[in-house]
Amino acid sequence: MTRCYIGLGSNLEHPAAQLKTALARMREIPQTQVLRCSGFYASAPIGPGEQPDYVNAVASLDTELNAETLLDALQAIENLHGRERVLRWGARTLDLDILLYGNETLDTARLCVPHPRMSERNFVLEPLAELAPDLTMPDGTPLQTLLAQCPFNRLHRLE
Ligand code: PH2
Ligand code: MG
Ligand code: MG
Repeated sequence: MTRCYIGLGSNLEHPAAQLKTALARMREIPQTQVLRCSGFYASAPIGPGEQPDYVNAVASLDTELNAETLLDALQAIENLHGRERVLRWGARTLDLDILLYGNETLDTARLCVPHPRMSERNFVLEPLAELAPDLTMPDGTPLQTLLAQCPFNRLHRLE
């Protein structure tokens, strides 16, 4: 059983509703228990051009699936939400990122874990800290150290 943290994000087509439906679908992933979800946070978009604000959250889960099989399941959910992969960091209906997979460090063609940019993103670190304030990264860095160094990016908790 591996404890994982998943980042959820959306900035198109009723973002909060996208996240709620995505969570319901994540509860259907085999050999996996969704444990908790953070509050929902509104955050300024990081990415090209004019984009709507995002809604972001983090969920914790325990899984027997290996990381790539979990990724398959999450990408299948993204596809159910009409996710189109057109532009890097472009607007999206749903993004589900594996932030942490246990204490593992993975670097394959499909998957980099910990998520490579999570340390600079308060829309990931704040909701993650809600679920696991005492967490340490696989390289030993405390989450609280990353949070203290993270740029502020117009984040506020919605619910
Ligand atoms: N995701 C991105 C790019 N930019 N900006 C915010 N505020 N929230 C996100 O989830 C996000 C982003 C790529 O996945
Ligand atoms: Mg992402
Ligand atoms: Mg993604």
